[in-house]
Amino acid sequence: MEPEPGTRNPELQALNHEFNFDGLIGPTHHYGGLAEGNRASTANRLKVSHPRTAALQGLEKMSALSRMGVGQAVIPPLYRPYLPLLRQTGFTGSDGQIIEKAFQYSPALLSAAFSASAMWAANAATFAPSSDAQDRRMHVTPANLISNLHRSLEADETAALLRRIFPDPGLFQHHPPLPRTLAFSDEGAANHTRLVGIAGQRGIHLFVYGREYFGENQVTRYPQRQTLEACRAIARRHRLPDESVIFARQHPAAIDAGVFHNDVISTGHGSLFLYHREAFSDGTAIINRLKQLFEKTQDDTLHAIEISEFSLAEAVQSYFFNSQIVTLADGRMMLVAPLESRRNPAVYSAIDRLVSSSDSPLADVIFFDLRESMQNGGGPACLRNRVVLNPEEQKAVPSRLFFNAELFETLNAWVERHYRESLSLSDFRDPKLIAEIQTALDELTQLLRLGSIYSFQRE
Ligand code: SUG
Repeated sequence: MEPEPGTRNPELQALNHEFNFDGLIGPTHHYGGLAEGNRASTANRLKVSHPRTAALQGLEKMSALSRMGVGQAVIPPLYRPYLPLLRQTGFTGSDGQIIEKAFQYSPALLSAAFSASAMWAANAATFAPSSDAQDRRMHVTPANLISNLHRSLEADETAALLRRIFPDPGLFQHHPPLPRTLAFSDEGAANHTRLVGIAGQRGIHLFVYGREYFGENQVTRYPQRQTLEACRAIARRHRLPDESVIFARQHPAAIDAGVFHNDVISTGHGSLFLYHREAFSDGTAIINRLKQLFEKTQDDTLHAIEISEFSLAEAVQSYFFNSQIVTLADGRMMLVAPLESRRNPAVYSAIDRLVSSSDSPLADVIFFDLRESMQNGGGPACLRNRVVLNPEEQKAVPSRLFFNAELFETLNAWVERHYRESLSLSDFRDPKLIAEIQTALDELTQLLRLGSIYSFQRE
């Protein structure tokens, strides 16, 4: 018999554990310059990329976190190229012919079809842990990502993949992506932060949006990707009680400085929330409300720390706020930061203050070289989505996806065997490339024991 939602053992909630599910960087990683308002993406347009280095950099982060005792799992890449995009938009002929024609007439469209953008798992979906939902089930909404063509292609395949990773319908409630229209433009967990006290009960959910579809908006130069309507719809679907939800608007100045997702300007975990002075419109009210709500519901104090030592431009250039905050096995908190943050003196001194001050629970910092992903605007936090699981839910996830030293070795060797050292747009015309990718991904599904998850495996 299927368990009735809401009747499962409440003691399990106390054993909640946060896992970082990182996107494994796919073999077509390249720089298409596809994301307007994302400074790194447009600045590096058509630069030569290094897929092998990119994937190894991502694996190194996963391995280091797992060695530190942080819950870590891996999400396989989506299969690219997505050739239906080229066929749907009028290119005809064999696969090789449509790729060649797209290269001649619409290189950006070809780049979109080959984009490895699913690597940024923070945008894959928004999750609510079962401890927080009124029906005591975990909820997940895959992001529709309609703000960018190449990213909108991810939603359906991501939804199917998430069903494969979280398969038990008694435990996991999968919602379809929100309606694919401007009103419900959704970019996933990059605009969502869960804060929770030491007792680890029902968390507080901060949803951040750039635009109100049914409301007034200030004009910005760059796109406002997330709507308030999308945030509200997710909170409703995920059965989050009103008293544990806050909606905050991104500061328009932040969007125009290149803050295309909120995880580029604030970050939180547990009882720690770090935010830039100009992260939110009406920031003081938001922070006060967050503190009040936290104190009321968590039996704990929120450490909400404003960062004002450096400008919005430096926040975007250093990607400091795209650091992950993790709790180590011994209970200390650690900042997992991009190398770019160490190189900026003002940012580095802010980090130094955070790890040495008694006001901040951060005990240490570790820097990672994620340059290949960073050049597309994807730092440490972009590459992962956090999923809070109790032991019963954990058991329902295919065990092979959880990281350990052996899996690290296996995936490293797999990347070394199959990935190209470098790629530029004209390499997509190479007829050998698609076969190479299919061989690699077919082998990956065997290594991860996932069965046939890719369209080419079912043809
Ligand atoms: O959506 N870049 C991604 C980066 C996503 C970062 N994620 C978070 N902040 N959580 C984006 O802008 C660039 C692809 C290209 O230009 O080839 C891109 O899609």
